[in-house]
Amino acid sequence: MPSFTLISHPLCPYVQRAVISLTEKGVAFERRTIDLAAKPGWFLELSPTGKVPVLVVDGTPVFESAVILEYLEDTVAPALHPADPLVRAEHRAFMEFGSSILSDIAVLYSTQDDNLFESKSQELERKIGRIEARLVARPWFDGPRFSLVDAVYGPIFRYFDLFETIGDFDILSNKPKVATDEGYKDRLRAFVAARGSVLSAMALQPQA
Ligand SMILES: N[C@@H](CCC(=O)N[C@@H](CS)C(=O)NCC(=O)O)C(=O)O
Repeated sequence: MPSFTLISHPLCPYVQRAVISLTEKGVAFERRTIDLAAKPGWFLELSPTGKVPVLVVDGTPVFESAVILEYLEDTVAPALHPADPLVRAEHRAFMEFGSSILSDIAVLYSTQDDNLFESKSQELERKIGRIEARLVARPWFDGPRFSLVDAVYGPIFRYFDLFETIGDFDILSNKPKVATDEGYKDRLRAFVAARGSVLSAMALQPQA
């Protein structure tokens, strides 16, 4: 097995999809985190785009998350893509769609323009509606079996956990297949609160 180093940033959803694939395949790798606000010279030497993730395989830098995922599919079992070529093509198409959703999310959290914020919010609502329509059953994209496309959507849905605590975006409303379990956070809080621990006392504090 070659040596793998993943050049990372802790909050990057494109890095997270690579981490999910490596982890699902049981690959040992070193994770090297960089400051994207002050990119080190050695990183700019490795990465023509100046973006993370970069997977360094035995000294060869592989950049672009989609390419990293395909390389891992080509070289490391188990396969995470479905075997059927047409289903695989459909999954790849939805992975691209996931990247376009990430671009919308980046605008949503960056823009200072109220109109653009509103239109991106509506665009996201529409796109997540397409995912909802495609899903067959929980918990994964294709029901019971985890596949590579899920490595793209997991990091996407982590944003909505935060957005829900900031405001009512209606992005997940009336979409039971993609909705996060609304009772889960409260049940987990009650469980932690009942432990009699330091964290319990914190969990029992009234929320802001
Ligand atoms: N298309 C790239 C996108 C990666 C990307 O946007 N990475 C962001 C962090 S999440 C980045 O490195 N940004 C730094 C920059 O643009 O200067 C991929 O799929 O790998």
